[in-house]
Amino acid sequence: MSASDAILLMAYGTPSTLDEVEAYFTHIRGGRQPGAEAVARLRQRYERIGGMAPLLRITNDLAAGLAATVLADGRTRRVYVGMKHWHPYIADVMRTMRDDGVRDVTAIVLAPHYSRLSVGAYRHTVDETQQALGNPFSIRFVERWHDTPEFLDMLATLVRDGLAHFPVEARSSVAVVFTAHSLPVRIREWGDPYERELLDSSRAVAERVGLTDWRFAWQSAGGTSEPWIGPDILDYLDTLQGEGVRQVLQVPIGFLSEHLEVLYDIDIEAKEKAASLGMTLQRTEMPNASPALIRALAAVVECASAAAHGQAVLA
Ligand code: FEC
Repeated sequence: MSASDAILLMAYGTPSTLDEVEAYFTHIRGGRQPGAEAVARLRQRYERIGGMAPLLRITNDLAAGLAATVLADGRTRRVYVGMKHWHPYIADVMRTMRDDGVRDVTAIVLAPHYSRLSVGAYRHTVDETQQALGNPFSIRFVERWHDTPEFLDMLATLVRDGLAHFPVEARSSVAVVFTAHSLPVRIREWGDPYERELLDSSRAVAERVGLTDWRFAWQSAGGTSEPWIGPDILDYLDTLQGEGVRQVLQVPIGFLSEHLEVLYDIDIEAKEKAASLGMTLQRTEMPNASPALIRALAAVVECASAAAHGQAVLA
């Protein structure tokens, strides 16, 4: 490996002010202008979490932590942050990387489970930019890392800590519900691995914690007219209430950072719905820029490098 190695960490992107919400939303929709009402509703969600989401700040902190980590080869890496739907855009960052003399790139999406509609879209942007720049990089694109032991151990610790916040006498009856961002049902038509990977990693975390009973639901479905995968957590809370459940621990296993879909969709919307049903809903802490997530990402980079160099990858 040469001194021109770097890591490209990618995440969704978030507007930095309320005035940017409309343009951000338009980018998410592939350039199609959203209606005024939809923009107003989205602005309100940002307003209710204090005006902006901390996704970029947390991702930058994570990148700094990873850049300071000495990897298995005894070296550190330069770490760049690129966003899919807002500044700093992935394409702009890749241009900077080229100008900085980077040649060898490990590209990681801060979403551990693969779907053609999520990670696949990041890959498309990276490939397109690589071509537009004249192929300056050798790129190892990590498509999935949901089965990385360090990731699963980190989640297991967060679930144990989350359960510890409930009164001792209630703990055994807490319903643990793993959730992830819903996607349109049509992903099933092409055998997309997203659902299987989410269930596999949820099961692996539950086994580590020793949970015999755990559930899976979806969250944050988009407002398009096509059907999205369910059950949505908001509906699933009705089901749980019908079963006599009164305490819920939500584990957003598809997300790593505090952002709108966590701070609004779970901390405000799901908690309010649970309260209206006479239930208490808590969620696990997000990994954010914690040492545990930095360790997991370091393991992902090491695994990708070992695979690229044809070395045996030790489980
Ligand atoms: O904190 C922030 O400001 C950003 C929060 C945020 C994250 C996020 C993650 C994912 N999304 C995924 C799929 C879709 C699909 C559509 C879609 C729409 C939105 C809208 C907002 C939004 N997403 Fe998002 N997503 C975040 C925010 N997302 C805002 C637009 C309003 C709305 O529909 O609620 C539908 C696009 C369309 O309309 O054509 C599909 C997936 C993830 C998890 C992977 C990742 O993080 O990249 C999948 C964070």
